[in-house]
Amino acid sequence: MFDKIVIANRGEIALRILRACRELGIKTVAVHSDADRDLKHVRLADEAVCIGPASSAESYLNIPAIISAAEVTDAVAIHPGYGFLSENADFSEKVSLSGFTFIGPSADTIRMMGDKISAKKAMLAAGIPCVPGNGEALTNDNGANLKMAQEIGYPIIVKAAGGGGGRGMRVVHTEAALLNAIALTKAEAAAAFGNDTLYMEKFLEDPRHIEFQVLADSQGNAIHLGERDCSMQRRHQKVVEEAPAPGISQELRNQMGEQCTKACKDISYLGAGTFEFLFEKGEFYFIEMNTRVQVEHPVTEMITGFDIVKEQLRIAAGEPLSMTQEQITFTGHAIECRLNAEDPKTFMPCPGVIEQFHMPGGPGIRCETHIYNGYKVPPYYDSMIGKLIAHGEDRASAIARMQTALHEMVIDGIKTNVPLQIDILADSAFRVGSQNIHYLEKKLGI
Ligand code: MV4
Repeated sequence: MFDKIVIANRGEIALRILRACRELGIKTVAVHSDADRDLKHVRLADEAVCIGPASSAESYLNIPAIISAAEVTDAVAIHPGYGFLSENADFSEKVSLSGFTFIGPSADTIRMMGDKISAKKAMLAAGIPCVPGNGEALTNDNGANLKMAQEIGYPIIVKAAGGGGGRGMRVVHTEAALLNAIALTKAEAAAAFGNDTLYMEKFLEDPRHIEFQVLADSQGNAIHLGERDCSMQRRHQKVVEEAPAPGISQELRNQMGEQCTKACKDISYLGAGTFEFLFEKGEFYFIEMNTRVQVEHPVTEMITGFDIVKEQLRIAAGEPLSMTQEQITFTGHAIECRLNAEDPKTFMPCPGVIEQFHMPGGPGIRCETHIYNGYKVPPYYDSMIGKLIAHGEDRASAIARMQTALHEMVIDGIKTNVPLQIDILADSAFRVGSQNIHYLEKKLGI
């Protein structure tokens, strides 16, 4: 196992990684910006290195500064967490070329999945069901593009190969609108991603967003930990996640999970990953693969009892997966509410000092957060300040525990989205379950 690693992230995920390191006897180096000296994990880490000013571009996205921190502290590996450099192929490559272990997949794998066309092609080749549309780059041949859209059938969606996470896409409802939509999306993609390559798919109108968690080791083994339903979202920001996804049978879970693990083996995937699907009328359609640990990984941990972050560390250190697929079991139901420092009505970020924080507890409750009394939420980064996770024997019990915990929690001094989360948990349609990706925005009147 590693002697010492750099945690190249901040906030709750940096603390989560630090805790996994402690359990495995790995020494930790926290790298932080000028604005983050008071982060909880910085105080708990064995060593801390300031890597730059508050601006992410000069700190958490500063590749040379992070690699230098690993060099001066004699660390042997770097965990990127999520966001920031976690899906940056050049970072993975530079970490490796500098003689450190990147805790995640190879640069080649990250690059393949970062390009949504090559990702889709790899998944089609591996037999993963994809959204109708051949996954080939559009050419400047207007006739060919019109023909392709007609064959798929309107509505279609034009997507940028360099996009993802909701950026660089446009829905087209009629033939008359197609060529202009392609031109606009192409120009936007060139400006946003420096890559104007586009592709076309059938637009699914009312899907759910369901994703499968996988882990693959360097011996060629792969397992899946089932799925999560992340359909409760606003403007591509997930708000509530849960596992298992309501209405997915154990048979369908096993079948989709097996297809995902087979795809992992086909592409020699390494580490933790997530296959994102749209789910509509009982069918799964692949859209993207995430090559990092995800914010919502705890709901999977709660129903499987499996520690995904510790497994990432073991895999990167060359150890085989600690469990076989047959040893993975699914127990009960888990729900995660993201906690954001924001106005619950306008969604404007609300940084500031936490005057009072009381963490909820009780059976099945887990709170992943770095905040504490007196902590000042800085204005420079994402507004997520933590996550509340509730596990119960079934969905109703998980909801009841979450409601109890949300009402018990005190976060004073700043505005948070806790009132919104209380409203969602009490919503009759949420309580039925299986709502699609548009439900929350419609409820909020967007
Ligand atoms: C789609 C789609 C409908 N049909 N693709 C948005 C984020 C990116 N991961 C892919 N996205 C979508 N792709 C087809 N063919 C609808 C979305 C989409 C969406 C997907 C997942 C979660 C939230 C979403 C919100 C709006 C649109």
